Amino acid sequence: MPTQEQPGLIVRQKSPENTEFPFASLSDWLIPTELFFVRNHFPAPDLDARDWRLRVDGAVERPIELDLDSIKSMRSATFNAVVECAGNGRVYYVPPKEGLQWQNGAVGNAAWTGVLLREILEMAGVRQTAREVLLVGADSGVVDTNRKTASPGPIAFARSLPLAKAVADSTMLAYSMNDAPLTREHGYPLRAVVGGWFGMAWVKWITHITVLEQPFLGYWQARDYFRWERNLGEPRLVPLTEMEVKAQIARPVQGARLITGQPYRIFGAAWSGEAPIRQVQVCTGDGRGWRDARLLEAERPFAWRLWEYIWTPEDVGQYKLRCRASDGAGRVQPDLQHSDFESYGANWIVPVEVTVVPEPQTYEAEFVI
Ligand SMILES: Nc1nc2c(c(=O)[nH]1)N[C@H]1C(S)=C(S)[C@@H](COP(=O)(O)O)O[C@H]1N2
Ligand SMILES: [Mo]
Repeated sequence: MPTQEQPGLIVRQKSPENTEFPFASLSDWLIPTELFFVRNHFPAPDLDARDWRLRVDGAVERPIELDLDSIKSMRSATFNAVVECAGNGRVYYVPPKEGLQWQNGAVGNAAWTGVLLREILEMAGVRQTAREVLLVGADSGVVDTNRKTASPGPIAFARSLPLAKAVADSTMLAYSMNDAPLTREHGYPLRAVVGGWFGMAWVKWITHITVLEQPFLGYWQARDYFRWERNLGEPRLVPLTEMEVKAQIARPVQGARLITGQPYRIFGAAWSGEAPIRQVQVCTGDGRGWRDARLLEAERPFAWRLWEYIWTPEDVGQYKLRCRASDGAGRVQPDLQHSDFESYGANWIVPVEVTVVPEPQTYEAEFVI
């Protein structure tokens, strides 16, 4: 059973800290930082901006070292972006999969400010031979001691981006979240924001960037956070990248009671990878098939989209509510779980079961004395 520690946050693991946003409480387009999910593989390092430096080296013309003030004095970029942990929804896998049993709250949308990674790379001068950019966090430890997946001693949290994504407008090194300095849990003083990609690419507490001429095959790239791809003969490993297209229902919650004849607002969020959400549909199981939900607010690249559908149930009974998103790249949320995604990318439709009850009757109470 998850324990409720701070009001609102669901603790999935105490140490290192892993906390989930209670998705049923979704109300705002931006998730306040105190309610934003935290996914840590190691204890969060306590970095002091006064002696923190960002080192950039590898296949560059001029290795550089920058302090936080000089990064903040560069031209800043701001955008809103949703980040979903690749393990979000793991609890819905059948049979169950090992790992933190996230429900649907390992996801959040926030405002990020920082500098484009491209501008930092330009300062160092990326060589023609460069293929990837490795982002290394200041946190480290030994993973899965005594297990088949054990790390070879202590390792850092490190992930690479293909050069094209590293220099895209959607990739920044952020020092601010929701208009305030990053908090320690979310990567103070500097973290990656990789629009459209699962959370493992959003490296926190960055201290070191290395430009690589070969694909990186580190632990978090090849032994964790990968999936299988079968289109080239034998299945092969590919590191996880883009998020999958997905809509989630925040309300009603599983087991809710709705009342006949009363309009109910089915409400949730939808997001995808590089492409924007095009449509969210809802099926309430009352025989009327899939109907369009209303997408709220304006579309913003890499942010999520809130949506609603007003349903007035007519008949009492049990109903399975479903939602399904599709995106501008033609991807549609699937009905069934993937077989090749290890324990990640859970985006298949998970129905919310509700009971519709009759309108309350006014009646006279009888008292037996
Ligand atoms: N250095 C470092 N960066 C990290 C991680 C980590 O454990 N260490 N976890 C990653 C994962 S798996 C996710 S889902 C996101 C979560 O970001 P958040 O904790 O700010 O919500 O951070 C990513 N960046
Ligand atoms: Mo994650």
